[in-house]
Amino acid sequence: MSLELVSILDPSGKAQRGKAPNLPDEELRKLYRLMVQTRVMDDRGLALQRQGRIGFYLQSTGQEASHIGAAYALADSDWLFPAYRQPGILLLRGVPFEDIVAEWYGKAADTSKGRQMPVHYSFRRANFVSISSPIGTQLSQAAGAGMAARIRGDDTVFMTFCGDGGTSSNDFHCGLNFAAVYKAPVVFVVENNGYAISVPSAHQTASESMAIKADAYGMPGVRVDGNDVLAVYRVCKEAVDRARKGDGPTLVESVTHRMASHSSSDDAARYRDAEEYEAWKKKDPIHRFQQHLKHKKLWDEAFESECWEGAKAALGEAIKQVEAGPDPAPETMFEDVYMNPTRQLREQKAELDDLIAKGGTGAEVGHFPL
Ligand SMILES: Cc1ncc(C[n+]2csc(CCOP(=O)(O)OP(=O)(O)O)c2C)c(N)n1
Repeated sequence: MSLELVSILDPSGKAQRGKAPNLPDEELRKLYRLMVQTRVMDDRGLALQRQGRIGFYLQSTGQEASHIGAAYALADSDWLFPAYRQPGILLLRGVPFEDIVAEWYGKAADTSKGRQMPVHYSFRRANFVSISSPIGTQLSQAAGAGMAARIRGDDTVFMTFCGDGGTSSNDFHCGLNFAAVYKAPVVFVVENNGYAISVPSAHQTASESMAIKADAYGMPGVRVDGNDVLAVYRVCKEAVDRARKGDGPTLVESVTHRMASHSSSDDAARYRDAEEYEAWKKKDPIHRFQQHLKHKKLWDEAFESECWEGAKAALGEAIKQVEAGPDPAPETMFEDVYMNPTRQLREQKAELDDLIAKGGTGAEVGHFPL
């Protein structure tokens, strides 16, 4: 196994000779546009939370190349079992801003009907499995789905993500062990972004890297520069091809940095040195890829403005539309789980019906304390 950090783009955005994947110009521009759209969404999402318009937000700033590059290696028919810091994959899979924003607001148009925390997306039509709050559980879900596909004999590949903190979860062991033993077609992507809330990754493990853990499970492990979209794509494409051929899972450690705080409920300035932040800011994955496009003469001001301003305008429009849309009717909270509701649920529903009959909206029952 190789523990060197795989990279293609140097800090100035130049590709090392012979290493860049052979992608058409339009695809390179598409990757850039997706990273910019993701950043725009993140900036606006946090602002909406600060304005009190949504309850919670969680940014992926600095990790755009890491998750978009990884998921770009999949076929549309492949499946994703994400953590909560990969929103760019939704854009890659064609989910419109309106549908993403409806989830932030928990509106009637939200695919989860407002039952999940903001940014805990679930998009069946994008093969994007509902984000699990308990850390790491998606890893064993992906292993199980991969084992099922192998038994069925289809060639679907499953990609799942966790953070450096996620490698300390029980499900990391369970997921990697089962996937390796049963040669499940799974790509495990660990986005090592330096922190698990306030715990630095150096305190997370005594291993010399996250990728080296693959060796013990009997699968290949690769470390890649997570701020280099082309390198992440290339490494993940090899892993996806391996999985599809029936050669089993791969562990990819994508080395990146969480530029924002953990979430809108956190303040990273309380535990992260300013110098560390500044050093990573210079490695911004969007800036680096922009430099690459400039070297390849694929970038100009008009394209730049189309990416940023186009995304801001489309997102602004989506927010307007979503804010004007209806909330889920309160009684919908009792739907979709039991065919025959339990006695307790019937009693709670009667209580809610009573409140609504008296002119309440259901909100009196209380808000989830975020
Ligand atoms: C089982 C479990 N324990 C604790 C938490 C609280 N928690 C939420 S996010 C988080 C940190 C996760 O860090 P990491 O896996 O590195 O991902 P990152 O947030 O850096 O992307 C923790 C401890 C949880 N959601 N689930």
